[in-house]
Amino acid sequence: MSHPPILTKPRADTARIAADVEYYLQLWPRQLPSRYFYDALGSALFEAICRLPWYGVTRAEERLLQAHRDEIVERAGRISRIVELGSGSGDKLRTLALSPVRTGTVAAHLIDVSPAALAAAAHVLADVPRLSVVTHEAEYEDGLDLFAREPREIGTTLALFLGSNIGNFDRPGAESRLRNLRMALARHDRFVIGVDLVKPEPALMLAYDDPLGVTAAFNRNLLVHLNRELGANFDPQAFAHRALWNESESRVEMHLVATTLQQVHIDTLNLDVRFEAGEAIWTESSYKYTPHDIVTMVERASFRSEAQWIDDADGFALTLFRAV
Ligand code: AVJ
Repeated sequence: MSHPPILTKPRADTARIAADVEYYLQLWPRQLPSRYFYDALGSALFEAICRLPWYGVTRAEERLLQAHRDEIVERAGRISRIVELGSGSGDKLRTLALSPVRTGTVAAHLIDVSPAALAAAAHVLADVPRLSVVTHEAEYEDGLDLFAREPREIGTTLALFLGSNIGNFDRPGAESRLRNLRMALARHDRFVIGVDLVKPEPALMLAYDDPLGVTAAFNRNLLVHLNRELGANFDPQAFAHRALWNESESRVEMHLVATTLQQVHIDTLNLDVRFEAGEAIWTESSYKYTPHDIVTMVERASFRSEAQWIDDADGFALTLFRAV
């Protein structure tokens, strides 16, 4: 039996976006937060990225989940709740929830900034037996607060942080998200994290600057989103997609580089921003880890690792932890 999804109310968004854009665009180097990639078109472009032959994250993770979901579910015991940070399409949660060894009913809490992604995920999960869906349109921290306020049922909570979503945060940011997640859990709850691994630079470049230009479109769509949301007049054609591997920081960076002098007006902020030719906006970091680093980092947030599975073909790790 399945239930209609419950939607928690979104915040008043525009003021938040405006405040972020004003702050980050005036930093040096200029930045824009990667969460603003995910309007409806951005979420669709991201789904397209996941199907590119050069972006192996999603397929590698799906293979690992298929191969090990029964062990995850068995170790967790009776799962009564699943909470996923950045649920995206909902496909991975579906794979897990369809494990033949799962017993009992589950409330699945999806936390995502994209209403389009949440709607798609609720749809994908609608026919999973003994699973109800609660969506939280929020960033991770607010979403976890909403989740933690729900009454706790008997049984284990399984937390999911998949798709290398943790890669968007620098080390302090990642550690604080993990501690934050741990606070929403109880001892013996389980946590599965999927993380993209450090690999040779050519493979990373193909993944983040693909030959079809889908990632470039995904990056530039950030400007289209802000044009609509804040009445800005960025010319997306005048900004080039640039991806680079920053080896000392162990991250792929994406930037948007003004190809000529750009004077941009942002109506909602009543702000003019001037970009010299060659000036860049830093739009995303994707930190890459080693398998050992993942264990160390997550264990610092009061988890103990129980199992780790590696996909060698694409360089991806799925690690299972128990809250301690
Ligand atoms: C969804 C944040 C994991 O960093 O690989 C894909 C987003 N950016 N291609 C990533 C992304 C460019 C993705 N995450």
